[in-house]
Amino acid sequence: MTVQPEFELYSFWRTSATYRVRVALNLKGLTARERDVDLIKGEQRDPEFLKLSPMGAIPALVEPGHPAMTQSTAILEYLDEIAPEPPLLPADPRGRARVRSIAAMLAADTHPLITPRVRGYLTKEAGFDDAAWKRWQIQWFTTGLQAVEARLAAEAETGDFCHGDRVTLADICLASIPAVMKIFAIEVADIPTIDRIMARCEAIEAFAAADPYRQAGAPSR
Ligand SMILES: N[C@@H](CCC(=O)N[C@@H](CS)C(=O)NCC(=O)O)C(=O)O
Repeated sequence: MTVQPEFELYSFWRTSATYRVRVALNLKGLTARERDVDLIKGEQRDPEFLKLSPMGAIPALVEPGHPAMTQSTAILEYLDEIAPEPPLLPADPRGRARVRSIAAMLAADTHPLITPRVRGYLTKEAGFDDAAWKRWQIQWFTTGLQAVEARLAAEAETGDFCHGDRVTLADICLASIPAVMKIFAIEVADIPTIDRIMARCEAIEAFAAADPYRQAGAPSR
């Protein structure tokens, strides 16, 4: 790829899924003009935005002349194909399946349970108060991270990162969970392999620059 497409990224400072895209863009040396969708104000439900992303979810990556691309993992794989260096997937089919599997445990089975639309339903329709919502968040963050920890600790393919000694899509999806847990002041104990890998990721500027608190619109800590 010689000239990168003119990307617009519909985003919000504190979102886990957009964090993943920011990390991938940073790793690839790509840029995107960010357009704020304020999830606290509910702008994801605006009719104009729903035309771009009918799920009412960010990120959405827009290139001139094409429909918006949604789903962070699909966007990550797209970026990896148009800008192959550094690769976000291993070269072998079994390795790629393992990385995608770990990524899905986090991006598909963990993160969606704690999104604003789920919170909205549970608090408006299912009688959840703030304490019940907090217990829900802790339950699903803990379930997801402990399951990933069990795999990472047991499987020989784990290295400095989730798969070997290079950053992959699995590390990006993994880092996207603690990145938002700190916003909700939630911690999960007894995940030493994840803690070790997260320390490696945080030392990489592409990850550090994607931190929610370094984004436009973020409150100061
Ligand atoms: N599976 C989607 C999840 C997208 C998603 O749920 N994004 C959240 C922010 S992290 C969102 O926009 N939520 C809006 C809502 O739940 O109302 C992805 O990975 O892109």
